[in-house]
Amino acid sequence: MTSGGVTRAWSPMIEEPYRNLRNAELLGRAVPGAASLPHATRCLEAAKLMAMKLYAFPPTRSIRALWTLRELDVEFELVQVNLIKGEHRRPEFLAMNPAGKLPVLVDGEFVLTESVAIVLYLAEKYPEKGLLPSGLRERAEVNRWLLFTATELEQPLWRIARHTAIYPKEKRIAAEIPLARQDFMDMAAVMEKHMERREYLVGGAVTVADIVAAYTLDMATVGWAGEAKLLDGLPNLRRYMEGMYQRPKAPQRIADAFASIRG
Ligand SMILES: N[C@@H](CCC(=O)N[C@@H](CS)C(=O)NCC(=O)O)C(=O)O
Repeated sequence: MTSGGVTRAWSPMIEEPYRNLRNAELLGRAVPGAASLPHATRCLEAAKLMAMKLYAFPPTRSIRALWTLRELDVEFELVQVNLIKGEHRRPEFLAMNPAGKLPVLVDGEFVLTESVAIVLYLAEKYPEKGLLPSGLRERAEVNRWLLFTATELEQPLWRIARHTAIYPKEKRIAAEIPLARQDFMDMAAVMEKHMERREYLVGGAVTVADIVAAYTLDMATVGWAGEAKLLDGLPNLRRYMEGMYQRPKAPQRIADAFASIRG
């Protein structure tokens, strides 16, 4: 079990006492001998059975879900699916996510794909951790920035990545790169202005929108195949993204994660 890659002992069921009490009772009935265990031990054993699993591979969009789990400080199991070895194409993985993409979160019998849906699910599952504001309009603003990030920022960055590094060479279209770069710069300018005197995208505290945005802005610093560093002219976004990565629970920067998988 891990919280942010660090092996940790099981913690008592603080987040969901009622569900885990119920699980402890079920475990007591279902597992031979478990009924005679002390109640606290049964709670711990029940939690082990119920812990969330994150199927992930650094340095992919898995980082958004991983970062959220770390900020929430909840127990989870990190299951590495090696994209380079094609493990995401195995039938067992495709049965979980027919799109063959990471990340995937498994919470009991519930399987969830799409990194933004996963971070929202996690933030809503642990409302007391405050990664989503409680006010209707503030939550709407969080959704606004999540969607803005996934559609207006991530998509052009992903086009650049595809046409410089991901597609086979014969499928890459060089003319796509300046177009995608301009699309990114136009929309990044909107967020740059928004962040002029702000620490976070919405309100006065970190939300899942910041986690998704920081990871996505880091994509703009990777410099795919010599592509210019896109945040160089955007000081507010650079400060904001670097500040997010200085948080104690922040994951590795994308470039470092790439370096670690290259060995
Ligand atoms: N919209 C999806 C995109 C997921 C995605 O494209 N993941 C990539 C890694 S960043 C992947 O697993 N690619 C494997 C493939 O396309 O074969 C999300 O945000 O979760």
